Amino acid sequence: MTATLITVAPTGAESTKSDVPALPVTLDELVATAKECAALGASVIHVHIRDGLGRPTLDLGLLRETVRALRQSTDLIVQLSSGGAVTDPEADRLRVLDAGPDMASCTMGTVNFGDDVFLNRWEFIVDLHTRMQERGIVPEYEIFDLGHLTALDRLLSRYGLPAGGHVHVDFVMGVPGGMPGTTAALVACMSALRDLPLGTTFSATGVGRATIPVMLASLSAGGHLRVGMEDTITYAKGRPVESNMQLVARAVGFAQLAQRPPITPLDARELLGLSKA
Ligand code: KMH
Ligand code: ZN
Repeated sequence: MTATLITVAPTGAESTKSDVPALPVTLDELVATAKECAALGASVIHVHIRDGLGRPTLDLGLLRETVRALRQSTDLIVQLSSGGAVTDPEADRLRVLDAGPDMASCTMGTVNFGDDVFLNRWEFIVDLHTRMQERGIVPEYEIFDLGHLTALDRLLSRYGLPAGGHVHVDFVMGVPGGMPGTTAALVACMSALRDLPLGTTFSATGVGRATIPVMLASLSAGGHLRVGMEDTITYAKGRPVESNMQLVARAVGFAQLAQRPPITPLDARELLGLSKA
């Protein structure tokens, strides 16, 4: 049984600081969170940033500053979100790659997202994938629904393996409009992995009340974990999340109970093909 890759997704693009005061939105808050989560056992950070007013932004200068600051202060693998907010135009989402992260997310299809639509056209996905290949940026393919894995199979067959040669996917489960956060849905996704290259790894994250069922299902199935305030703002019924550290500590605890302790950032680089990218 392998060690567990723990990704922290501390901010996201959906919650506001006024609704969720513990959300890290400034660069200082993000770096402080990153350091503490790394000390607990996270090895990857999935990053969305905010502007001076706390609104989601894909400003290239701020993204570059963020990548630099995270690299200076931690040895976490820096994964920028190319998903942004549902309102972000494709050109801005592609420009995220110019900030030179280790990894970037690449969502494998359009999905209803609450009352909104998270649009990911095929041509846009191809653009993201091929630009990442050219620049040696390792993708994390975000899977919100079963058919997104079929799209990934098609993408890899037509355009080749990602930078570094390793395929890693993240099942984002329980988004209203996407697949449910259930063990049955996770098993369905795992079955579809059979069509993907041998050695493909997966992590899973359950949004909201799917957080714990998905975490337990993924650990038992040999998968990895993503946790954080992007996906979870309630720790338990009636208890708001106090910090990202609280969520990472819980994930580390579950992983240790499963005898799959957190992987180090160095081993995570090896696993994800970053050392070859
Ligand atoms: N904020 C969502 C619309 C990603 O980071 O790549 C998209 C998202 C996925 O969070
Ligand atoms: Zn995200």
